Amino acid sequence: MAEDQHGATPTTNGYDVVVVGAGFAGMYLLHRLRKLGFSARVYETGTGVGGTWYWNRYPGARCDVQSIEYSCSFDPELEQEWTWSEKFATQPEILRYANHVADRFGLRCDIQFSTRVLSAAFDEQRRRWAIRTDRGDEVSAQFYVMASGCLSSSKNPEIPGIDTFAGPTYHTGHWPHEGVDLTGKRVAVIGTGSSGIQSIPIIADQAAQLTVFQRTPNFSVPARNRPLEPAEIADAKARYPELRDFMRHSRGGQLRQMPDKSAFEVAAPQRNARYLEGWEAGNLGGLLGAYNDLMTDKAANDTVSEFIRGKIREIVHDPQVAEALCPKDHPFGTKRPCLDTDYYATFNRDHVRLVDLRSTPIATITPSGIDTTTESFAFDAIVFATGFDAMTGAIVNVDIRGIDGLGLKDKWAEGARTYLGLGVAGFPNFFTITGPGSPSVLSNMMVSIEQHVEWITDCLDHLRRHAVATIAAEPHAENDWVQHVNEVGDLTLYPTANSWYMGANVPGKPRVFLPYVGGVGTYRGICDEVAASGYKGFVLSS
Ligand code: FAD
Ligand code: N01
Repeated sequence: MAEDQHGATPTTNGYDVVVVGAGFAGMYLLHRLRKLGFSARVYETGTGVGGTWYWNRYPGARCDVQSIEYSCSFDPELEQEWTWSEKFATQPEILRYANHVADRFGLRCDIQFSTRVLSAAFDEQRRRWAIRTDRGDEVSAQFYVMASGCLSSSKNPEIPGIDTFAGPTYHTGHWPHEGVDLTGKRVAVIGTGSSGIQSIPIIADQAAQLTVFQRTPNFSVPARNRPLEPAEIADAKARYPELRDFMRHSRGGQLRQMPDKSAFEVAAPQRNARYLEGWEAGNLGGLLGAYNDLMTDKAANDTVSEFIRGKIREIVHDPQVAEALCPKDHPFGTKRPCLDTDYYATFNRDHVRLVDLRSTPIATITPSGIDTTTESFAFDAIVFATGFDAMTGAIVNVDIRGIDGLGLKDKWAEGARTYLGLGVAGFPNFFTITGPGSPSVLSNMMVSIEQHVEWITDCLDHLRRHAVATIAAEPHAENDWVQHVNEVGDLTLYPTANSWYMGANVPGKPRVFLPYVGGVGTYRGICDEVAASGYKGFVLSS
């Protein structure tokens, strides 16, 4: 696999656009910008493209939106020439795909790898951004775009003694490229979100002893992954335009019909039969999309949550372990649910143990292992599956300064504020891709990335054609949008959970519901209307 080592020679040039990040968002943005004749430079910390799929190489990493849906739609030839092998592609396959996209469109020459952007400041006199990197680059650009990822700023747990452990520690979001052999080892995994739930069954296959430290049990549904049949690949390839069109105007950016019934419109036996179908379906939509009030009515949600708890109790032999694995502190779906292969059954294996941190919290990490309030454990390796500073982390890690030197981090001290998740008042010619206030992580991200890239590049083209030098979100438009995002969020059960959607996993992060829950189709309509009206809510200055 191609890995690039650009970045040795610092650049001092000016560009039309500087982009941070070479995941799928940064790559597609670069492709569109070049097609429109803009000069662009992408900076990427990693040594290769792929973003999420470059960093998250832990055992079992794969997508949980079906591969055929979780792929680029912008080029019909790319769609036809790439063939996915499994219903849910593995991380190595998705990374190969990302590299194929980079090669096919000749993107690498405009991406500077091994380079972290440190700061970006808007120069009001010149009406340009001044960008600095950790390799000594000092470049200027008319436009500055953060395509830096919603789940790219990984987070170690705040546990005393974390640096004292004598053996190796690994974070799922920064997994070593050469792989890790845990064969015969005593391994601890801390965290039971999607990364933990995907990796735990595979680590259990290797380890001599596996101890899983769980703070909050999560809902998980069997993935029922399998190779794709030639006939279904042929069908998708024949119908891609129609399928993509459906996804773009859907709620979650996937090939999922929206339910038209409430959970209480049917009797309990019929409802449970529907949930069983959803459980068997091998996707999250089967249960999340069973009834139209599961995410808005706690009583309705209780019916599906209890169905899943029943399944956990059926699978896990030890009733005490089963009970500890049953999520009871949040409604199904309000923390990102997981798709797994044999996750719950892994706890039936003799060498796998669950430690419930709600009853015996971790006191400290020690040189030899982990001490809880009641027991000392010895380990050869510790895996942190402890997640990310989601949606805002990678953005505020860069010192971004707008009008009057205002820092974005300071502006967002009480919670992220954007207009449409695309622009920020006080920060002219600055855009975020899948930023807070957009459907983003609540959707098939490929669909949301493409929508943002196309909206931003159409906007830049419009500005150029009308000789506009700056575009800036208006404070009142930003206020109205933030209010709308909160109002729509408050109609749902999402704010009731301590999730990363709410910033709750990062101590001190303001508790704000970050994504827009209105749905990708509705949101696309709003963004299109804003563009058609001559960018209502933005000030355009020549
Ligand atoms: P990323 O892929 O995160 O790329 C951002 C890049 O920016 C990174 O490479 C990072 O190194 C770089 N960067 C950040 N800051 C800087 C800086 N200051 N300087 C230079 N470079 C910087 N979504 C789905 O829709 N379906 C799925 O099935 C799915 N599965 C996932 C599985 C995992 C394990 C994870 C972690 C996420 C998953 N996601 C999924 C979400 C996933 O993040 C998106 O689908 C998508 O890959 C994001 O692409 P991106 O280009 O926006 O960001
Ligand atoms: O991270 P998470 P993730 N002590 O934040 C626990 C996407 N993704 O990397 O819930 C003990 O979900 C924490 O506990 P709690 C997907 O969008 C997709 O797993 O905070 N435990 C939690 O259990 C996903 O949602 C796939 O109480 C601590 C876990 O660590 C997102 O990325 C695969 C702790 C973190 O879970 C993030 O997933 C992987 C502490 N101090 C990721 N701190 C697919 O399948 C944290 N935890 C597509």
